[in-house]
Amino acid sequence: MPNLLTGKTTLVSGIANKWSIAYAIAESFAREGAELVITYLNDKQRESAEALTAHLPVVKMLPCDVTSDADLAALTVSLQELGRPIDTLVHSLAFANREDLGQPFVDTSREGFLLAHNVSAYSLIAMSRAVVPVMTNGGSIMAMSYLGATRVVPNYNVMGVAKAALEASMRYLANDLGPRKIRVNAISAGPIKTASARGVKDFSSILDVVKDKSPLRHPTEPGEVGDAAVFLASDLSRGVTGNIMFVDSGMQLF
Ligand code: IMJ
Repeated sequence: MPNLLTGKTTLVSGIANKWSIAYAIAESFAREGAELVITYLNDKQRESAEALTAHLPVVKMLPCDVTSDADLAALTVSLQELGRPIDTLVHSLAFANREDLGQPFVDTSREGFLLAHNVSAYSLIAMSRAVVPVMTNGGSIMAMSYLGATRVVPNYNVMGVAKAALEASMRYLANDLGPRKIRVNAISAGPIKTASARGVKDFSSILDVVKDKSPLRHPTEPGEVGDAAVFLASDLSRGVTGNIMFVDSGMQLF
């Protein structure tokens, strides 16, 4: 296979551990010849992201807590200092209080709602604004979503509403940034056993349903999402913006 991302510098957020979808994306990007800028939440995640990506072509590691305007402003400055355009931004971040993923949706607190939306949806807008000044050759922005944005998935609750906001934000960003040749899309991944899915009630039975009923009859693998992300980052998708790409073995059909 030719190297689809040779000469591109890609910024990847959300590498927390070896199960992170962002980690699979970084590996696919590196395989295709991209260089990587990695953002991390805190010192603990810096260490694990550093260890995980030691074998990858990382040109810079930068702190970015998406709830901090200071971090976001510093991110822009650090990227400008890097002295080269950024071609791709991967948003692979989400957080809701665990209690809001278990209790009845009607009991979602204002605070829990705002936290989930701040970290999981507003952050796409804020990160895009921080990175767009260095996307001077055009580029590709992508965010990770899930079917719970448009369907009721048991226990997904406030995260489903936040993913709906994320998907709508993706569309408005696509409209805003299109004239600068920056494309904005989302990947809606099928259920994957990540750290974020650990502890989800009946998760293994959700995976069993995908295995038994999905058109492709297998649960989504992180590498499948990584390779779809390569397409969205590459010039092969130059005509694609404002789209949600389902990488879910076809589960969204049901
Ligand atoms: C998460 C909750 C409920 C059902 C779920 C999920 N299903 C799937 C997920 C069916 C696939 C995983 N997912 C798509 C997510 O977006 C997870 C987000 C998440 C997970 C946690 C767990 C730990 C915590 N906060 C979280 N915030 C967001 O404390």
